[in-house]
Amino acid sequence: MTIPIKQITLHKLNMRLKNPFRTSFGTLQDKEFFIIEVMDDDGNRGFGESVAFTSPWYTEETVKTNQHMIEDFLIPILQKNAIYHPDEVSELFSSIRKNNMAKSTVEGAIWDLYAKRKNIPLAQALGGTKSEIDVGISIGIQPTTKDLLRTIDRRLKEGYKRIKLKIKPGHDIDVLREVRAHFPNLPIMADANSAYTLEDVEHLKQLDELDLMMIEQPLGHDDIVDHAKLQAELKTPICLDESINSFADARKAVQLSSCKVINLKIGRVGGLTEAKLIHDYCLNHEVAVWCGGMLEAGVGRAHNIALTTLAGFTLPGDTAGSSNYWEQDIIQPEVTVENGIIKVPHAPGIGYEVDEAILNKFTVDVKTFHF
Ligand code: OSB
Ligand code: MG
Repeated sequence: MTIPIKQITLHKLNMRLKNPFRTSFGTLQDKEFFIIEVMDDDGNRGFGESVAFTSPWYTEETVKTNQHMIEDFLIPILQKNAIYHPDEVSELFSSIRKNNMAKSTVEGAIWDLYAKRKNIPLAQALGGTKSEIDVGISIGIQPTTKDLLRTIDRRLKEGYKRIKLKIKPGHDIDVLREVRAHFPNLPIMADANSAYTLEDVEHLKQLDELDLMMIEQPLGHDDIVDHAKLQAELKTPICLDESINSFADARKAVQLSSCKVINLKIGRVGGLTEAKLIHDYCLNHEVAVWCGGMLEAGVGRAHNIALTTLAGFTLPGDTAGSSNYWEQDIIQPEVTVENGIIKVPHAPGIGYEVDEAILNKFTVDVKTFHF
């Protein structure tokens, strides 16, 4: 049976993060994004969240390019084609090059709608098996090392058991040494967001003394060749984030030994169907995967939780609780973390209700497309 789409509504939201999030590529605080709502003939509603930022610092997409792609290309494709299963959406969208975050927003809403029509949790629709998932927390660059140590301490008291720290040239080995000295047994990872080059090999080799779980995306955002050279020199496992935008990228990176771990983000790879393919490949090739984050509001967070229930997600992801990011999240209940664990919801679809009043409070624009 087809999924009878009746209308798609694009809600543009503006939400302020509780704290600015600083990385090697810049600082984020005000988050503009879309909640896309796909409604069927019976009034069931599926939700997706766009994860591009206002500036193209992380990948090339932005809030505006997402809107352009969704309105002018992706919705018209759906208006012209019947869909029987959400796995068909990425195939339909393959006539459009890249723009993975735009595609993923729409595809994610269709996955949620599909699961709700079947009356099953999205996790189950994806083939997930876990009833709880382990998560860690990503901590942005802090003004001083003292602030960082205090922040880590607070997060550990909240129950997180693995932390990720952002590093960049001039803010790396010394800071990590101090953190390691204070927390000798803590699972720590470091994320460089592409801030280094192969000229830094000798410098980066010092990471090997710090017993890190991994170093995330040290080199170019689009590189897998130099990463293979670096991995051959480093004992610390390399995890790729920005460089992996598709199943083909993942396969090539694994074949080249460019990394030992992949940070899988649904938006970056173009949706849940592509994420599942990468997951399956990594599981078969003994490459560890974990679910990354894009400072999402509740809808995106719920999608990450559902994906993380797949068996190959063996390392804790970056899906921290709603209250780490927002004064008030747009879902009910909010995502909560206890002892570093999220209990996977049982309700159909994403398993959390979008709170209309809160959604409207943060909405700056709405557009509806009829089918
Ligand atoms: O590189 O994983 C990243 C946030 C924004 C952009 C890129 C990244 C991040 C994070 C935080 O590390 C993840 C999160 O808490 O959602
Ligand atoms: Mg990263």
